Amino acid sequence: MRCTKTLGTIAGALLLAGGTMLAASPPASALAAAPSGCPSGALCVYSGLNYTGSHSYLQDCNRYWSAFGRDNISASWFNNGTSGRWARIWVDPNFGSANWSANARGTGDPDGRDRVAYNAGSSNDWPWDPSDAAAC
Ligand SMILES: [Ca+2]
Repeated sequence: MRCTKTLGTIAGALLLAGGTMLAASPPASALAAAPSGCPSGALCVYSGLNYTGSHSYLQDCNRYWSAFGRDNISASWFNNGTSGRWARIWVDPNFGSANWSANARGTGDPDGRDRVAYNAGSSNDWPWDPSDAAAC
């Protein structure tokens, strides 16, 4: 009896460990899934919340979002970059002020309303650190 009970406890512990492993199977460093259509290497910016509405897929630094109709149209965004750099959205054209929002590679902001770049983005760059000087 006692031996059976011990085995049962061990089996339960193994199941618990297995369940814990399953719950933790995505590594802590796993990148979030990019929004549908957001290409690898791009900062994807959307007019609507939750990566909806019109979009711009920005591969490089862009000093004037007005050049492609994106000026101040930024409700949500995602950094699907491949370089490991941050995607930084500046409130002013040509990286012209100290106001920006930045996201690490593989992260996004489906609801930018609490970010300074919400419907205010006017240029973007790709710094190694968000506090770096303009990186282009
Ligand atoms: Ca702006």
